[in-house]
Amino acid sequence: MGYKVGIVGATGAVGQEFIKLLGDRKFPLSELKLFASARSAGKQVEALGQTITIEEATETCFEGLDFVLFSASGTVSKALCPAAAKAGAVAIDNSSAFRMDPDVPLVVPEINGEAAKSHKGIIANPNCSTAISLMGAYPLHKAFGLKRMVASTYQAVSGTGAEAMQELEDQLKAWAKGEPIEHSVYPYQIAFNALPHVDVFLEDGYTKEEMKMLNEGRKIMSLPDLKVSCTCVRVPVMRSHSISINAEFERPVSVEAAREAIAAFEGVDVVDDPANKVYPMPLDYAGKVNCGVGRIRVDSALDNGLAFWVVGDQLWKGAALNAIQIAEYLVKSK
Ligand code: A2P
Ligand code: 11C
Repeated sequence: MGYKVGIVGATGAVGQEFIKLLGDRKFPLSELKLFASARSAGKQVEALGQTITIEEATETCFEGLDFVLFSASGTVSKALCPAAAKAGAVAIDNSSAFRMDPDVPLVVPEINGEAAKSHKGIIANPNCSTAISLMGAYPLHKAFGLKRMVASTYQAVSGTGAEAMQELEDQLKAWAKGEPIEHSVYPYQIAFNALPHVDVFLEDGYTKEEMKMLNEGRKIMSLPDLKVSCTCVRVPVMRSHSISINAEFERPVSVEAAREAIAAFEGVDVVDDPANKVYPMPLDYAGKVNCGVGRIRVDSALDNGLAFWVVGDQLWKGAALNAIQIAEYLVKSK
């Protein structure tokens, strides 16, 4: 059986990966519809061997679709996910609009896939840094019982979107030519820099992005009392996020048992042989399905603590891949 799938934000950085991954993973498609803003409506694009005309996403465009994958900003999701659900589709939303809604499951299939089954038409895809971090933290939670964690992110520009990826490339080219370096997407130059600022600042000094690690982490892992402190940093990396995590557990830990727990978990690789300079890096994880965990060591500042480093493709496990895995999970459980 084939499914009719729509993509809202099809011209964007994540939208393009949706198209690629539906093809690569041989998702059982019977029809693909591509939606974007009025600016793109009418443009013809080649997708999965067909020429498809991009349509403007509107409240009435979802009739007959089985799944609609959204990645076109929280405002667009807020306005249109309910319309997709009302039309009978399952809306899988990449934005933060519905993640904390108690009626909307927030899903990483390897961790809480079951939750997807209780959807009422909308399923939320987690924040990218959170999803990638949990691919390392959750197997360790299963092994030792997670109590608290401190996370510092090194986030790729793909998280901001296609314009930011272009801005980094333009700045590097301008630097190589000795031309002035301009910026418009970020408040400062991103090439050769690190910005301790992802998403907007809140009154307590954290950013919204930093709070997602706490709030979404609690919901996905069903750990309502988990303590998390997070610092999010944008770095001049194109498309993989890396996260340094220090985590404290209920039970005694060992590096060997931690490696075993991660190796046994689906969707994540142990890449951890420091003596031979083996650790996961963002360049190696661009375009990879699995996330990688390395630098696993007993934390010297915590009781029952581990320090580790997780890397994953922001556009894939952090966005498009996880959303498609949710659709695949639902298809399999039908
Ligand atoms: P468009 O190309 O027509 O502007 P990114 O995250 O890479 O910046 O991409 C954002 C995606 O969201 C693009 O596909 C963009 O389409 C789409 N988009 C932006 N505004 C709207 C809107 N009002 N309705 C539907 N899609 C939108
Ligand atoms: C970033 N994580 O890298 C963001 C992008 O809540 O999913 C996605 C924001 C979100 O900028």
